[in-house]
Amino acid sequence: MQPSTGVPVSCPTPRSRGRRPHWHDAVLLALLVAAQPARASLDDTPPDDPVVAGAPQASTFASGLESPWGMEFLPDGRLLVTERAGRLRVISADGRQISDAVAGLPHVHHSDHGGLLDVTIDPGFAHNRLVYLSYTQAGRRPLSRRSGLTIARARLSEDATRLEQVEVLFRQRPRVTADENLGGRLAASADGHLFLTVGDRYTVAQRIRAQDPAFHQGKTLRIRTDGSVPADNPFVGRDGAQPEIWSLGHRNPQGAFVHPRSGALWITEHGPQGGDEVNIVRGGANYGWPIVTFGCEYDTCAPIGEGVSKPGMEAPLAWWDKPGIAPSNLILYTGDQFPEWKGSVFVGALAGRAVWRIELSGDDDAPRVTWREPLFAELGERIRDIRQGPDGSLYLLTDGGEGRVIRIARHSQSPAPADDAAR
Ligand SMILES: [Ca+2]
Repeated sequence: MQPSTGVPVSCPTPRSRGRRPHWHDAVLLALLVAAQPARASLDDTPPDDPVVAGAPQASTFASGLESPWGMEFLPDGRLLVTERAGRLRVISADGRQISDAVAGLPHVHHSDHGGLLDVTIDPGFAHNRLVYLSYTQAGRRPLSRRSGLTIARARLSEDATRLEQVEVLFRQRPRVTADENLGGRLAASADGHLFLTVGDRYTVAQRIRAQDPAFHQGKTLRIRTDGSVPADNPFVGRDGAQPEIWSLGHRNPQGAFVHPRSGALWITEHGPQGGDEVNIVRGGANYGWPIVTFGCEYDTCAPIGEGVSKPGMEAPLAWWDKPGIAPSNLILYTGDQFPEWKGSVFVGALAGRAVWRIELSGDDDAPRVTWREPLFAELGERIRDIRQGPDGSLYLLTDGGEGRVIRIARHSQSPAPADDAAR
């Protein structure tokens, strides 16, 4: 939806201070040396330049993935990855082996932006082996051109070759024909909730549905991990409202995590031109789209809605001015491998071809952005998903027909042990 560019965009940081951490230059140098494939701009770099010891370094962890969308680590260090055509694969903990497609997946409606989207695991996976998938499912004739987001839960077999006991937990209502701005990110919480982000489906005529609780479009949803609707959801019992709705007024949210301390849902959201956002979501709150936004229409930059703020509508924690970054997933970094990044939020960028690090201070529910910067732009990759590995490395999933997983680790860190590869 946004023009692609290989150059990281320079975005205003209205709440930032102009501090540059001391390690920044070392990071850039290491990444310039480590970036794969080599880029023309690096031709002047002497081949024997030392990589700065201890600096983050990018390497290919796994490759050969076709239009991957989501990934999630298993407790043993293996990595689940979805491909939009409807395949789920298991990558060994050392990245050297990519499995055949896991059998037993539900049929997905693969067209345009749709198909198999996200995968996440149950907090109790180590003993129940439950995984959750989000995907688009088509309607039955004569409504087979309509599709809606669906959540299925299944048990991953002991040998991780098939799904068992597949059960549909949720179907979007109503299904619609437009196949863009789907949303689709899943996030499970330790207390048994499962969140799903749902996009507005792009058309100007339908975007106002993001404000209407009769539709799932343009919302975040919250169900229990068994598919039931929590009794304390904000729209339970309201006439004509969809009871799964957790928050209103989102355009195309494609990133989500549950904060480990506060339990709050944090999301990214593709805005219109110059209106990409990070939001901390409160149950029942309205995040504005398409009434308030910092962005404007693509192509024409015509204004949208009523301005940038309105009483009763929540302001984003962070936003990006034109041309925007097209945010994918986001994580809170909690690892020990990069102590200087602990507590930062990392946002993958598709059109922006980088990962944004956002540094925060203050209360978990009302933090202040103290610094933000694009990292790994030298890779030139559209970042579709981002995760923290069990070893505290960052893992980036790239978009497109030749997708790969990139590992960001300390230069001195060797790859993960290979003892899981044969499992
Ligand atoms: Ca908003």
